[in-house]
Amino acid sequence: MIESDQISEAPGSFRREKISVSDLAAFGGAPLFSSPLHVTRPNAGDKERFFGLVEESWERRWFTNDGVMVADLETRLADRLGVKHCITASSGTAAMELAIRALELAGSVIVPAFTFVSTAHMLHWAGIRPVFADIDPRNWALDPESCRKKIAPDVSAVIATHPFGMAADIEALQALCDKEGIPLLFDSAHAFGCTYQGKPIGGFGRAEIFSFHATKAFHTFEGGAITTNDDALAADLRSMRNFGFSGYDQVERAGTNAKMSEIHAAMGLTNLDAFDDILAASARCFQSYEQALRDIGGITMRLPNAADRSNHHYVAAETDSERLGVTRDQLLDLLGAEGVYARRYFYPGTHCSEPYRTLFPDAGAKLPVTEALLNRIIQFPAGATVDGDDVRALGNLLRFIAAHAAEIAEALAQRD
Ligand code: T4K
Repeated sequence: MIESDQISEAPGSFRREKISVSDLAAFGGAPLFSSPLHVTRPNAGDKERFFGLVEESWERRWFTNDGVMVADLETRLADRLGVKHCITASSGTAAMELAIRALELAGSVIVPAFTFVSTAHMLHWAGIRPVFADIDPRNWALDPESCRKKIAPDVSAVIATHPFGMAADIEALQALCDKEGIPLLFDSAHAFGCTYQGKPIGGFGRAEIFSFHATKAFHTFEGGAITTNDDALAADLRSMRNFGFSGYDQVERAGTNAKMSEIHAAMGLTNLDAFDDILAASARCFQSYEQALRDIGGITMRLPNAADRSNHHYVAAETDSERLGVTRDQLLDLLGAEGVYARRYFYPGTHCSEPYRTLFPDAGAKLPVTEALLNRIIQFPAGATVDGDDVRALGNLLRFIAAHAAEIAEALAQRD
């Protein structure tokens, strides 16, 4: 009889247990997954609901520019996040640019290097110097103490990230920014549905910036938003995302086109209706990983702070190549061959990406925690679209790799 953890069939996927090292796909064996497992495969709510909303927009012949669905989405998002204003935008990056320009930031701004490159890019494009501070090993977010050391007369703001939904030390960062009299912003791209001290991420700092890219827990295909309790800032942002218009033919300031369209809002409304189910499915997947990775030496799964609620959209782990017996990058290659497209976000770090690598060649030397993490981190396919059987099969594969690491490392050396 065949045990379910030896061979299992799911729609489009076929899994075969590895008996010997030559069974690994990297050495010519059949891949474990015939349909690839991606990190952050997009969530999608009810298809009928989405097409129903699209049809309504079609009949209205109103596709963008303050459409009713964008307005509805903004109201519902603000309610859900417990914040006064939600201003949607065409992407998280566009939302960040709007916030930077609306607050008239200048000089330099403190940011983590352990984040997506878009924040530094938007600062650089606005003529502002990103200053990279180190992260706290406990939550991988901006370390308030490292931040404090970077304070200088020309620092006009701090922009912290909640990486993989783990809240930054908001209280300490806010205290620092209050003392310096500068705004605190959050890149909350990963943190929709997460909380800090019992309150939803979205209402902290001067403003929080979300990405609603298809790979995020909640998304609108492409899109983003700024959430804030500041009425004047909200009004500025609304005008600036629409060329600076304040009426039909009045332009009050410089602006851009960062508007969200109705079809994007339709996807947002659809996903918002399904979001509690998405959270529950993501939590189930996360729990499966906790079981599957529990006893694998050299792979330590990052668990969220028990006091906060996570959206469980990401499963990130630290690898220890000494204990595991293969390097993180060898592991990525072995998994890729099996159809498991794990990633190493945010490798190599913003400070090691252009133009920052050339502009600030010594930045890494002052970021020891960031550098160490970038060389160890791995993200596994996770979230509501990944089922428990797949996670268990992946766990068995990782256990097999760990148990045969010496032989695998030798075979890799011979192959390369
Ligand atoms: N701040 C942070 C912390 C961020 O992570 C991001 C974006 C931003 C700010 C900026 O927000 P946006 O301006 O993007 O709204 C992806 C996303 O494109 C990017 O949005 C995201 N972060 C970043 C971390 O990841 P890539 O180049 O790695 O994407 P890609 O195409 O390799 O896709 C990632 C995985 O998702 C793959 O395994 C394939 C899978 N996938 C992707 C898409 C788009 C699908 O299965 N279906 C899909 O439709 O950047």
